[in-house]
Amino acid sequence: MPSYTEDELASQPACWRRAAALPQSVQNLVPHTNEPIAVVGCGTSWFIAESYAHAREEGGQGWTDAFPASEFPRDRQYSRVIAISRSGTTTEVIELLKQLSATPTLLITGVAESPATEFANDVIVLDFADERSVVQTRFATTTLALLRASLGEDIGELAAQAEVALELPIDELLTADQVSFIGRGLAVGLAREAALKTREAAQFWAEAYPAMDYRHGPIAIAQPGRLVWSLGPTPDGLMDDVRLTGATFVCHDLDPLAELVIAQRFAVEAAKRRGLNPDAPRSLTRSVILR
Ligand code: F1P
Repeated sequence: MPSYTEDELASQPACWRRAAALPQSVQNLVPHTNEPIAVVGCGTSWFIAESYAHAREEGGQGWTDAFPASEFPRDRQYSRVIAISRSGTTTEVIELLKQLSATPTLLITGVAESPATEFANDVIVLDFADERSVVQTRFATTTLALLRASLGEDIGELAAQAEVALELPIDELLTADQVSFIGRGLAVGLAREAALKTREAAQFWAEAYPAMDYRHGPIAIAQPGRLVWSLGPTPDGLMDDVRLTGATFVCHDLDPLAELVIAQRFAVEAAKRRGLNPDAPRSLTRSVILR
């Protein structure tokens, strides 16, 4: 029987389409152009924040910072802060929202009336993308699809690419003993998420770097039997530099968000091959609630 994680990751194209089709009143809650904003979250939600921050600035929508909720710089002023939390129970997110009472906030969550909703000015509930699995797949990517839709991106095309990503063969990749994910721009956060997924689901050694920084040290890890996996376009010459190490260079010419879907599949399959249940990741819970 497939795990919850497998079912949920397979439903991503449908979830992304649904997010893009949410009513205008929901889309309007996403900050407008030229507002300086910050986006926060923990774990996966932070990496989604990071990816959106790049996409919003690249899209000319204005200054956008991303922070783990625990590291928000208290003295900075933003027009608005977006908090991302699937569970709406993560302690650092709730504490930050409480402290930001003078700043307009938007919470994007999977759970209506979760504790964090009490402390946010506006709330977008993506309950159709909520998950039974501890490791996040579709809530995170659906949040990013919604946010990228607000930048005018064609989510139908992204969803079509995700459908391709769900079918591509990955067997040959699964013999590797280590993977480094790399990317540029909005793919930096997604590379970090791909590596987190692989560590969370499979206890597999995975790292992530901005692609141009990869030659500045991390390439020393590359060797035969290891992967360097590019999400999105690769800087000139980097593929050749990686191949010289004997490592396998991986890329599929897809949008980085669709490429993340392949990495999620890799993480789940790697877990199964190690005899692990991807629905029961070691030492993890659905959210971190500090007491
Ligand atoms: C955030 C999160 C997850 C992570 C782990 C603990 O949860 O850090 O990304 O995989 O299970 O919780 P949330 O605030 O988005 O609910």
